Amino acid sequence: MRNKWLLSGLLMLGFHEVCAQALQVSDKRATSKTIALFRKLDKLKKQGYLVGHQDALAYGVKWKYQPGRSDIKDITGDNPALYGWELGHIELDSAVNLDTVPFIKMKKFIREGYRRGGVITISWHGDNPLTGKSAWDPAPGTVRAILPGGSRHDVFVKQLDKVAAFLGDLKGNKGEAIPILFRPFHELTGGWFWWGTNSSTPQEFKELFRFTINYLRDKKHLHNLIIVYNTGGGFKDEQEYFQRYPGDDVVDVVSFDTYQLGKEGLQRPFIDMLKNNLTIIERVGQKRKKIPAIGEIGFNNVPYEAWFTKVLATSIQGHKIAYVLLWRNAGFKADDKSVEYYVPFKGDRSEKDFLKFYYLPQTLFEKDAAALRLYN
Ligand code: BMA
Repeated sequence: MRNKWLLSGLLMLGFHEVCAQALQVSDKRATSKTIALFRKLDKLKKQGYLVGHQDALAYGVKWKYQPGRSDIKDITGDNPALYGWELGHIELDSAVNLDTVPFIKMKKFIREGYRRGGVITISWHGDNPLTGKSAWDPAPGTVRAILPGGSRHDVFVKQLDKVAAFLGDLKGNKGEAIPILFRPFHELTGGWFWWGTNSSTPQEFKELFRFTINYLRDKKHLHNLIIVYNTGGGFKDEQEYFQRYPGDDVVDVVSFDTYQLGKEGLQRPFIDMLKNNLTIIERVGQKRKKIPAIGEIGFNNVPYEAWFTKVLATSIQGHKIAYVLLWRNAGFKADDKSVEYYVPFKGDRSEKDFLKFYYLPQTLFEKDAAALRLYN
């Protein structure tokens, strides 16, 4: 009898082990560091989530390109655990991205963050390959035109070659490929980008996504990519979330973008929506064996001074996600009349609350990420 219990106990343990090991990065040929990062991201969500910031090392409110600086570091003494970078305009052979960050500097910042133990995520607001206008040109027929057989397919493939060259040139000290959370065609359930709902059918979108990832893997031999499926926010259920899902073999992270809007904003509806969307992606993650995360989030100018603890941390409380990425501190616009920032800078009204947010046990910044040894 005792042995029987022991046996069933062992079997159960075995079952749990199998379950625990079942989460695998979708690229069968992923590098060992990429596999390690993917597993660690899955594991760390039990204890907390990485906090990220777009363009953190390049500029902040009222400063640009000051070595070693970031707005988060000015406040906390620590850097974000996750660095977001943006490739828009690389497809044009431009030396700077659409937000004027030179690609050469970007590569340096990426290596710097990685060497310190941070994580890198990359998005691509590429210009419309059909019309030549910006990413925000949802011209009908764009996606059909760039799929294999389409009139602009060759143009798109050349653009992908440039993206691949950048991604393939990101190397650590020992020449190893730096693992990247690659987030193409983000906010894919919205209608504002050329890859969105106004310019493609779900089927066309899925084909585009699959073509892109398989091209980068098979033709460009990139095996350092963890692929992020990234919808808009405010979806009602799993079915809506899945409308444009391209398949488990080309997705590793299930995420969404969402922003609180309004001057001061009503916190409650935003919190409810966020919690609901987190519940949905957690469920999806469990079913599909993918990692849930928030691809982009923020409240421009942070008009509610306790937003980080009372809205962001409160909403995530009780949910298990691997990371959140706060959007960029673009700072003052050329006319000096408006300012864009999602993380407080020194002296800002939400500075104190951000420091509280930093000290919460579940928020992981770069020192935590380094201690977690995410690439081993
Ligand atoms: C948007 C804004 C723009 C920027 C774009 C791509 O949300 O921050 O100013 O050009 O992202 O980074």
